[in-house]
Parts: sequence; structure tokens; C-alpha cells
Amino acid sequence: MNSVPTSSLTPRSPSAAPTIPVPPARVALVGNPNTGKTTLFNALTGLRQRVGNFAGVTVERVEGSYRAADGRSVAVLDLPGTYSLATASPDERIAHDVLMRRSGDGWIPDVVVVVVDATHLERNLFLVSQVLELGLPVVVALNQADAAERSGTRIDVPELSFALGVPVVPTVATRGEGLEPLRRAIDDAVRLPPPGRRFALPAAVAMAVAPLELQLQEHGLSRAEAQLEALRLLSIDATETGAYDGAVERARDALRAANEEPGQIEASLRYAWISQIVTRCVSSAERPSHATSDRIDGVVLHRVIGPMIFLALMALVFQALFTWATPLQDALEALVARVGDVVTATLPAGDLRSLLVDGVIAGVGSVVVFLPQIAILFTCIGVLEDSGYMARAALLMDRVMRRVGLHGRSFIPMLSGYACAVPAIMATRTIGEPKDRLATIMVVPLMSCSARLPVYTLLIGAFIPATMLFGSVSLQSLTLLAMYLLGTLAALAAAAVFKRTLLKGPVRPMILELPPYRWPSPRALLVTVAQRCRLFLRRAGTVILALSIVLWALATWPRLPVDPARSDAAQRELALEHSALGRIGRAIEPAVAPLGFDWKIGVSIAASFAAREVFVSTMGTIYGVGGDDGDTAKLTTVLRAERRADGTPVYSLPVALSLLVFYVFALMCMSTIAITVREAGGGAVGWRWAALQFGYMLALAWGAAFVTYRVAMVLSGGTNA
Ligand SMILES: Nc1nc2c(ncn2[C@@H]2O[C@H](COP(=O)(O)OP(=O)(O)OP(=O)(O)O)[C@@H](O)[C@H]2O)c(=O)[nH]1
Ligand SMILES: [Mg+2]
Repeated sequence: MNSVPTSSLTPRSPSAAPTIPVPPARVALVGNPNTGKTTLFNALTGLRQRVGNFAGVTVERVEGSYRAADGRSVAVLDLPGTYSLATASPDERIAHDVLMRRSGDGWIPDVVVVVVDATHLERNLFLVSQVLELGLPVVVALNQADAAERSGTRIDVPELSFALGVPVVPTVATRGEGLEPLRRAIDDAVRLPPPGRRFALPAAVAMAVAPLELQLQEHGLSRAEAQLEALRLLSIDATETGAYDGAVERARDALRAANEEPGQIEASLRYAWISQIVTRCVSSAERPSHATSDRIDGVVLHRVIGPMIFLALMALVFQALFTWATPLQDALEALVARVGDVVTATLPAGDLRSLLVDGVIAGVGSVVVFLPQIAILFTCIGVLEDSGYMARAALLMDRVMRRVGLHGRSFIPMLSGYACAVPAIMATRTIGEPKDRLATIMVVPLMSCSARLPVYTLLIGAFIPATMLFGSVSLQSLTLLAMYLLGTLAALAAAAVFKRTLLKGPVRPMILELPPYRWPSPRALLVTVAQRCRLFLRRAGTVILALSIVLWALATWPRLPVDPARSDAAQRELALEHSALGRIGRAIEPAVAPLGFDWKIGVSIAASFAAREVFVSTMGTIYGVGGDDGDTAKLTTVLRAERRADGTPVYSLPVALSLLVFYVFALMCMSTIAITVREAGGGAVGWRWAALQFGYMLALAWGAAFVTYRVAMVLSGGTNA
């Protein structure tokens, strides 16, 4: 490893002859986190990538394209945010690799657009000063020009452009302003002389690093690249300087002899240059908006009031999930029942009718009715994210997280886990420390994702009384909140265990930037929610539809000959038990009986290892096949009426609670397993982590459900153990 020069710059061919500039075909968007790169990318390309008001929304490279004025297609790459070219968490590395021409697929930008947040020009110029030295054509997009203006900051654009030596274009990405000038500047940039370092090194520093720069050039780097790389090597970890070890050490010694601190040299040179520019180009009046934001933070981040606000907001969300969603859900249920009735009335009795009514409509329909909950959940998450509250919640949790052994940065992926574990696990790429990242990946699926919502709502709706406490809080929404809290606490506890055993490591201080408070944009919100709803319906129309048909078939064959001596109901029940599904169920039953579950629940759980919602659709199919023909009753009603042979209800409160707890903990999602394999290192290593994750969560689910069932039985004085 160490025999290869660990340079971050790939040597260019030494004989690159000067050529007539061709119009740019590839443009990369880079910049600090949360500056609006993705918003700009969406505006340029018409795509709909996820944006959000906190750092680290984009963790992958995404390519799109736009048509230039002459009709040529220009490829645009949206990249994760990065503060500098030296630090590297996995998401930042993706941006660095493209800028340093090291990306695996050889994607080299013709023009680099640095997206700069005009309200934080000083901090953003650090990355700009580094990118200027890469030797690639650069355009600076001075984004959030509207916010800068509102806060009273005036930026002299021509002066800034002159100081940087590259075109500067003010933009307001959210409103699509400045796109045309930006496209023109991109086209023109290839014809301008290449940018470079804009400040001179002090003589002592220049002398100290000159030998290192020479050695880098001998390894094939251009002069500009060698200069950039030399400064970078001075400040990074001694273990990473690789083949230049000796030269780096000599340069550091020479600097120390000249009374300079080698680790600080790059930052102090760049910031000195930046502060000159800021003095020249920026004039700021009073900033009233900062004062407001600080006042809000004073309350929201308060030691005592802060967590109370957090809990109250969460409680509000769960109340919304029940009270607002119920009328819509009832309407959808009525619609599904109506469709079932129409099909029943039109088709003659037989396998086709049973397949459509008991398989497809009962299965898919029972899941689709939860669409309102999904829409409300994602609206709430969207508002929390876009207003800037999400990052505050993470900061609020920092103290708790630290005790666990992680830091607040891990809390953002965990919060995203409330939506779906897959993007949440991807979001751990913002965590630089590999052990912290792995620990976070391992616990993210404990956060209750939106796929659990149908299961929770079905069971809570059916078995928790809709009593109102204190006149306004429903017991049902409190139960739902309790499920989410249980998952969150378990995730924290599991993280603590991982950080003390397999993934032992120090807690590093967190740098988490607080985004400004903003009114969430209704349009952006609508786009996200619509996208999520479409995804939910697509799952219902594909995975769940397919599984419903398979389960219907398993529940129908082999057939039991009709015995006229039996009642209709008894015949149906026996036929179900005689079917392949019934036999599978009987085989599973011993494993789930200690949790209070019968074979039907057991089969539904087994089927839902593909995806959690399948639990609901399987219940729909089982009770559809086993239920009365030609009558599509609400699943909740059917569940409540279900009796054991001895006449006791199958779904007692202890059973319902035990089942809820099981779903809080169990990892039942193929996509999560696949993403864990990939993000935990891929190959055998990835599989090992994924297996461990699946195993510990299953053990936890079984154990917790067992305890819940026993305790609830004792408390409720029940007997049917
Ligand atoms: N006022 C204002 N807000 C903007 C503008 N551009 C983007 N935003 C907001 O800034 C926030 C961040 O936008 P993103 O596009 O996700 O930023 P990003 O640079 O891609 O962020 P990361 O992917 O996390 O690096 C969102 O809340 C946007 O609505 C702008 O021109 N003006
Ligand atoms: Mg982004």
C-alpha cells in the first residue's frame, strides 16, 4: 500500500497539447452542505431529487442533464456537500473523487460549479479557494441571493468575480432565478484562462514547502496540483502521507523552524485571503433575522423546555395520524368494500371470484387503505425537516447520544429512519468515523419506519379503546407514540451495546451546523409527499399484489372435499387448515405460541419477512378465504370477532400488545438487508453485519413479545396461555 504514492491527484499525461476549447459537456455541482446544490440541480435538469433544510441530504452522486442554448446536451452531476477537500467522510469522498479525477468511472467535469451560500460567504469561500487550485474551469453560483438580501447583506458581484478570477452568478435556486446567466457562464468558462491560487505564500513557507512540491511534480502532478496537494499534506494525519513521508516531515520541520504551525498553515493562509475579499466585497447592515432565529433557538434548545417541545411535537404528529387520517381511511375502506361487493355480485362463485375478492382485493385493499396515514406522516416529516427543526432535534439529542457513545450527527439518519430505513442507512455516509457509522447502521432499523404504520394502526385501531385522556389525547395515539418511543429507546440502547463491545471507539466532538429557520415550501412538500405516496402504492401494486396471489393460492389448495354434515363456517375453517398455508402455519405455530399467537398470525408474520405491510395483506387474505363468501367486512371487525375453539377471543389485549411489540423490534424488510450488506462494506463482511443485525433484532422481538404477553396476561388476569 505504502509503496504507491498516496496522492489525491492522478497524474495527467505530460504531453497534453493545448487545444481549441470545446463547449462543456459535463458539469459538476459542488459546495458546502445545505447551500442549495440539489435545488439548483433540480431547477437545471427538471429532476426531483430530495432536498431538505439540513446538512447531508444528498449522499450519492446523481446525474441529470439540460439542453444548452445551442441544443447540445450538458450532463450535470449533483454531489454531496463538503466543507473542504481535505476531510473525508464517505459522502464527502464521493465529491472529492470527482473533483480530483479519481472517480471509478472516469467522470471528469469540464466545468465545476461551486454553489455558495450567499448568507455564509466567508465560510463557503474556503472550499472555493481550494477548488480554484484544481486547474479546472470554475463558475461560482452565488445562491440564496434572496436570503442574503433579506438579511441585509450586500455583495459586490463584479468585485467578487474579479477577486476570485472566475465568473460569479447570483442565483435563487428555489425560484429558478439566474439559471440562464448560469448556463451562459458555464459555456463561457472553458474559454477563460484556468483559475489558480490567488494568494502568495510567505517567503519562509514557500521555501519550506518547495522541495515537497517538487517531489509531487516528479510524481507527475502539474505545478498547480502539486501546490494544492503540498498544503493539504501538511495538515493531515501523519499516517496518511504515504510515500511522501520524508518530504512532508522535512517540510514540517522547516516550518516549525520558521515559527509556523504546519497543521494550521493552510487554514490560516486561506482565511487571511478570504477575510480580505469579504472586507472588499461584502457590506452587511443589521441582521434582524439572526436575532429572531437565536430567540427561537433559545426556547427550542433549552435544557428543559427543548425536550418537552420535542415530545409535544411528536405527540401532535401521532394524534394527527389517528384523528385526521381516520375519516379518509374510513372512506377508502368503504370504497374497497364496495369494489369487493361489485366483483362478488358480477362474477359467478368460483376460483376466479375468490382470487379477485379474497386474494387481490382483500390483500392489496387492506394495505392501500393506509394511504392517508402515509401521506400525513410524510407531510409531518417534511415540515420538520424543511423548517430547520430537524437539525435542532439532533442537537437536542446530542447529550443523550453522547452517553450512548455516538454523537448527534447519528441522530439525523436515525430520525430519517421514521420514514424508511433504506435512505436512513444511506444517510449514515455523513458520519466520518467508521465505527460510529456501523453502529448507527446496525440500530437504524429499530426506528419505526412507515411500513410498520399499517400494522400498528390496524392492531391499535382494533384493540386499543379510543378513550380520550385529559379530554384531548386519545389512548390510541398515545399507544402509537409508545411504540415509536420503544423503538427509539431500543435503538439507543443497542447503539450503547455496540459502542461498548464490537465497535468500541472514542466519542468525537460533533460539528453540526444549524440551518436557518424557513417556512417550508408547500410546493416542495407536495412533491415529496406525492412521491412517497406513489412509492407506497407501487409497492402495494407489485410486491404485495404478488404475495397476496401466492398466499391466496396457498390458502386455497389442496382442497378439502366438502362434507355436507359440516356447517359452512366449519367447512371453511377446516379447508383453510387443510390447505398448504394451514400446514405451514401448523409447522410455525410452536415457535410463536409462547407469544400468544395462533397459526394464522404465525403465517402472516412469516410472510411479512418480505415486507412488513404484507402482515396486513396476509391477514386480509387469510380471513378473506376463511371468511364468509360475498361479504367484505372491515378487517378490524373480523379480527375482533375471531374466536378460538374454546370460545375465547384470539385477539385479546395481551396478544395485540405482544404482536405490536414484535413488530417494533423485528427486522422484516428485504431492502434493508440488501442496503446494510452494501453500506456495511459489501461482500462477506457486509453479509456478516446484515446477519448479525437481522439476528439480534429477531431475538429482541421474540423476547420482548414473550415478556409483554406474559406480563399483560398476569395484569389482565387472563388464563389462555
Ligand atoms: N431562500 C432560499 N433557500 C434556498 C435556495 N436554494 C435552496 N434553498 C433551501 O436550502 C435548503 C437546502 O437545499 P438543498 O438543495 O437540499 O441543499 P444541498 O446543497 O443539496 O444540501 P446537501 O445535499 O445536504 O449538501 C432547502 O431548504 C432549500 O429549500 C435559495 O436560493 N434561496
Ligand atoms: Mg443535496
